[in-house]
Amino acid sequence: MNKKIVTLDEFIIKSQKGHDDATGSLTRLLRDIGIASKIINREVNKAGLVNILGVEGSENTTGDMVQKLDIFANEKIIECLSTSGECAAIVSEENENIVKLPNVNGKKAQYVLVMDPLDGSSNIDVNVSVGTIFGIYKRKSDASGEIEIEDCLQAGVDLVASGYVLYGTSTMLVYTTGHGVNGFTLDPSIGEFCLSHADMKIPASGNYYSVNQGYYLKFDLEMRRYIDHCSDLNLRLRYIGSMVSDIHRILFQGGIFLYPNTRKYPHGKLRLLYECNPMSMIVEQAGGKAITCGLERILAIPVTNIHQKATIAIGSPDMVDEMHKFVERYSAVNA
Ligand code: P6P
Repeated sequence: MNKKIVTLDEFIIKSQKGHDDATGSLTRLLRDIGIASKIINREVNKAGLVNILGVEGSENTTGDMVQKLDIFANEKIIECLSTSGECAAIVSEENENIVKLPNVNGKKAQYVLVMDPLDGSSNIDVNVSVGTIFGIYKRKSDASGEIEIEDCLQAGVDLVASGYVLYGTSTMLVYTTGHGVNGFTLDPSIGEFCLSHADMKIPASGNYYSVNQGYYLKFDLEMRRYIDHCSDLNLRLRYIGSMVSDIHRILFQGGIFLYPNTRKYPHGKLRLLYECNPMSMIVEQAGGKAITCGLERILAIPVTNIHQKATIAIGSPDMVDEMHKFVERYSAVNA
């Protein structure tokens, strides 16, 4: 007998019932994100046809300018979240400053969204998977007043929810509200995200490590020794160059993803607020770990700038622990 389909909307509403203080605001916000993801998915899936429909920057058949997909994704999410009035502001990789959303019907918006609307977007041109990363904070300032910078500069431990959408061979939305991780696969025949991976748990260890080997000689000694160790163990190197895709594989099959500091990126390349923190909340909620290459827990790092960078080692707990030991051992040698 076919298993009952549980849609994302049903799941979110059912999950809300478990929280007495739930007012439905977070539910509506999560559903808005689901809607935006479906719209982005439609455009990402036909990206390969752009050359038929008109290259980016040109005019399409209706005379509109064909947009770069990451700009399109950014604007679509802002548009979708501006309708329900649940979100007071958005911090986006695509916007230098905080995007304040208009008040809707006098509603006191409780939440702030942080996001990378289309991470790894350069992969689109070669038909490699990309993703949307998002995190949700409850604002600290009074909801009847203007949004304040402190509402956006919150550590990852204060995240209320986080998730990602992977536009791959299928489109998946994976999210957590701090009570475990659940994965939903988009069924295009009904246009719904359907529960496909309930209560996801990352394997304690795995056979994959994910790092840009091209930077090997630019990593610190301790990171080179750990990467050598992964190679000595005959682990498989898998690196797509799309953070969501690389970490998604590790969440399912076990492994470790590393983006250490280099001379070009002395503080790392990935952004703390809207890349590292949301992915770290998900991995920790699935039983994994996420630390900087300086061995700090990612979620505990104070956020002082909305585009702040961080190094990251994230994945299976036993592998992150082993990397931790290597860094301790060899950085002592380095000191
Ligand atoms: P590199 C994509 O541009 C991105 O922001 C992440 O998705 C990805 O993990 C990383 O950068 C890849 O960076 O330097 O290895 O090309």
